[in-house]
Amino acid sequence: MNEKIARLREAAKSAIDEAVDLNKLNEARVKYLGKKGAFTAVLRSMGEIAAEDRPKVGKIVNEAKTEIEKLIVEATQKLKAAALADKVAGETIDVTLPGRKQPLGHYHPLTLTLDRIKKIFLNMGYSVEEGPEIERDYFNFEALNLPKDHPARDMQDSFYITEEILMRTQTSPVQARTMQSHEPNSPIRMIAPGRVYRRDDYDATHSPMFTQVEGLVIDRGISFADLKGTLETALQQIFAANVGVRFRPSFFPFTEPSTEVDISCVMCHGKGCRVCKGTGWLEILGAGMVHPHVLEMSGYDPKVVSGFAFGLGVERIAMLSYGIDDLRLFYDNDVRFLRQF
Ligand code: 2NL
Repeated sequence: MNEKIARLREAAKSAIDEAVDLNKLNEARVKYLGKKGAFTAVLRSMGEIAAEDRPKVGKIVNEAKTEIEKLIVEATQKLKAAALADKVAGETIDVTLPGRKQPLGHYHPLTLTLDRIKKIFLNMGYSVEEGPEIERDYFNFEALNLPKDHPARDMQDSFYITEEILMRTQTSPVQARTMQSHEPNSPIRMIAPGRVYRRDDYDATHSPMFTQVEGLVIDRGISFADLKGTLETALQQIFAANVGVRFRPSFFPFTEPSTEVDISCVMCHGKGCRVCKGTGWLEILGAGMVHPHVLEMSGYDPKVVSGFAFGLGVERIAMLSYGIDDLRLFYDNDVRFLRQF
């Protein structure tokens, strides 16, 4: 009997020694110490031993069990530590590896152009005002001296949502709203940038949506000289300090007198080329003194204050600045084009 126990004890010890993971170790524990294990069987068979030998045998079995239990606890700790060390080694971060590059986006050429224009006017003390692209007929046309039957409405046919609500055809409604939200006759110096919509073709030079910047200055004693000086200064900053600026008489329903403003051709510097169609000049914006009726309709008194206003197309300025010959490139979102700015 003693011999059998000694053999079991050695077998259990080598099973523990050989257990390569916690599963194998548990198998060994079940095999020797479990309810149906080898040592339990020995204790159960004590009846077959002479009564006087039982305490001695029981003592040997219990000593063996205690030792095996202790060895299992030690082996468990060792295996757990080894498993943790493995896990840590597997999760090591190599801080010397190169990082992953985040692709950097950049600004759209229209945004760049608009930002430049905004900055020029902000530097002259103007505020930047915004308004809705879906606008009431009243603010888009009526308040700007374009009553319902006015023929000039034909040139700005729009996308109507209802009879009274439409996609704005210009950013002037923002100016009308700003005037009406001000104390009557209080000074205004503002620009209104944004998208405008007109019924139009879509080709290299036309689009039913484009970006406009309009400006409005109202105060006591504002004259056509202020209009000229302001626009000359702005155009010299947008294009070049030596750019030629020319004013031609024109007509807009919301200004009187009205003017068309040309700059000397940025491609040929006035000699005449394909871009300026041989004239040496490029039409760049429209402007004029705010019509007295427009002032009146928004609560300003034309006997007390006067003002000038202007409107320009951002696409046209961007095309001339960067030498782009097709308007559609701005809206196609082709990265081969956009990457160049
Ligand atoms: C153009 C011409 C222009 C205005 C816009 C304006 C606004 C108010 C009162 C008077 Cl609230 N005028 N805006 C004036 C003259 C010309 O735009 O060719 N735009 C693309």
